[in-house]
Amino acid sequence: MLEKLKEKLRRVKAKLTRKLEEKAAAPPEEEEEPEAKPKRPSRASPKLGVKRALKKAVGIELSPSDLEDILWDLQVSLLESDVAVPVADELINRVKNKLTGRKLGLREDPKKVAEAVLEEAMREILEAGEKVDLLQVVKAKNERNEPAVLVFFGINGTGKTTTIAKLAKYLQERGLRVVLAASDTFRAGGIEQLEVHARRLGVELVKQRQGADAAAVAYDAISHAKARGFQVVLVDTAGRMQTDRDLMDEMRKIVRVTRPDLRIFVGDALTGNDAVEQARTFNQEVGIDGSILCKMDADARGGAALSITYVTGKPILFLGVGQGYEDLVEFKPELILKPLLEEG
Ligand SMILES: Nc1nc2c(ncn2[C@@H]2O[C@H](COP(=O)(O)OP(=O)(O)OP(=O)(O)O)[C@@H](O)[C@H]2O)c(=O)[nH]1
Ligand SMILES: [Mg+2]
Repeated sequence: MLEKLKEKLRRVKAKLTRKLEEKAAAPPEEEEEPEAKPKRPSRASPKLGVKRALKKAVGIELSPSDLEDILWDLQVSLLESDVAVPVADELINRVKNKLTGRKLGLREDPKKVAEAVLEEAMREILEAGEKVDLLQVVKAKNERNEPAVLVFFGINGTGKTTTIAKLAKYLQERGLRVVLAASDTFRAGGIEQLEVHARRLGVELVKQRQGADAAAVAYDAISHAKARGFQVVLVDTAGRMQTDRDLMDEMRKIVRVTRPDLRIFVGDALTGNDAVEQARTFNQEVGIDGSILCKMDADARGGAALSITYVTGKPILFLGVGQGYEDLVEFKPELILKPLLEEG
């Protein structure tokens, strides 16, 4: 996948370079209409940033070829912001459709128009699908005298266990009693890691030994919650590559046995192209009701949020913005759109 991205970038850059060379070789048409076509800036710096790419587009007529130039610049900057290739392609198509044939009024600032169009296209993707209100889901289940069951999954090291601890605190602060299920029985230290969080937060944890059946641990935790009147069960699971058949089968079993109210995909904001493949496979095999994107603090532009939402059609619920228990923020499109539209 990385190779494909590199190949695509190579092609994009080759095409841009070719265009620049063609422009340099062409007769200086600007002389007739010096204001109509600003010079293309140098590409010495590969990081364009969406805003800078848009700035380059200002003041030019949106003829098909100029539009193509804008779109290439935008595509490169989207890829640099970790937006996966198919999602960047989709965004570019949407921007193209919205801008094609668009007549700019005299008072309209082309930069603002292009910026607004890109933002609109991104927002369409981020807001697609029905809304999921985690607290409402919990409340609805509790009204039926049952605990809400939330299962978390994703590839290795994305932030599942840390997120569960953060969410336990978030739910506790809202007066809800939480049980953690240590269903990462696969990785050495997986159970202990969750146990440390449970102790620090003062929440209950249901566990078995390492190697135990993960679905059985989750089932026990749900039974425990029902018996003791707990309101939420958070099920931690082992990290697994979406290509690992056995562990994906195990994940399906956990979901079959626990019948979760929310199946939450936990992604890493620094994932680029692979976000699409991860989200697609987990969605097909397990089903995703919503996602949480961690490590947004780690120099991430948040392109992965677009990729995951585009593939699943389900919302991002929270962003992880650090390693502390407080570092969890409710998702709003602006939180992603701002860094994505920032200059590189
Ligand atoms: N900067 C930053 N680090 C995070 C965030 N969330 C998790 N981490 C860190 O990422 C590392 C992995 O987090 P875990 O919660 O263990 O990830 P996991 O998905 O449970 O990992 P596995 O169970 O091994 O698959 C830890 O060092 C966390 O502190 C976040 O939002 N920001
Ligand atoms: Mg974990």
